[in-house]
Amino acid sequence: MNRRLCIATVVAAFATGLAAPLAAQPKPAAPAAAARPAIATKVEYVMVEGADYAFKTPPTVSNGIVTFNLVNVGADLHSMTLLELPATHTLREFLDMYHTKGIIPPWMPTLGQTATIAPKQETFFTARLKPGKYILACLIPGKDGRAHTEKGMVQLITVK
Ligand SMILES: [Cu+2]
Repeated sequence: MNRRLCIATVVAAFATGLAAPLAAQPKPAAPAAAARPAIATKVEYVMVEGADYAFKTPPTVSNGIVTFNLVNVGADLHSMTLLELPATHTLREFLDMYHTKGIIPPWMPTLGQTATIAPKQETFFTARLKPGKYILACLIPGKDGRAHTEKGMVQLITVK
């Protein structure tokens, strides 16, 4: 009886001894995974209606990967350019420079733009957005020489 108990104890000690070095060994993928930044896998869907001449979209969007779905509900051609508005600048400053000089201000990063789409068409644009202010703008020049932004096709959004 006593001897049996003793054998069981030895077996348990041996198993524990074996398990400990295995558990202590680093997993090959662990160091690389720990060095990478956290990756968001959730994608926020944002519907953007492009009318003649305004964007209709939620004013606030969550930070991370965002897919904008531009749907042309107007009768003219439209597109959507996504611009970052630095905290030190305003929408008015962007519009003034774009309408007087025809350029996007150098202090304003452009994140990209959709294709130009005809009425009843849709297009998509995806970007990873950090919290801040952004501007959606249709940079298409109108047939009458006035930019679509001059007619009101510009929208400020907040990414939280
Ligand atoms: Cu437009």
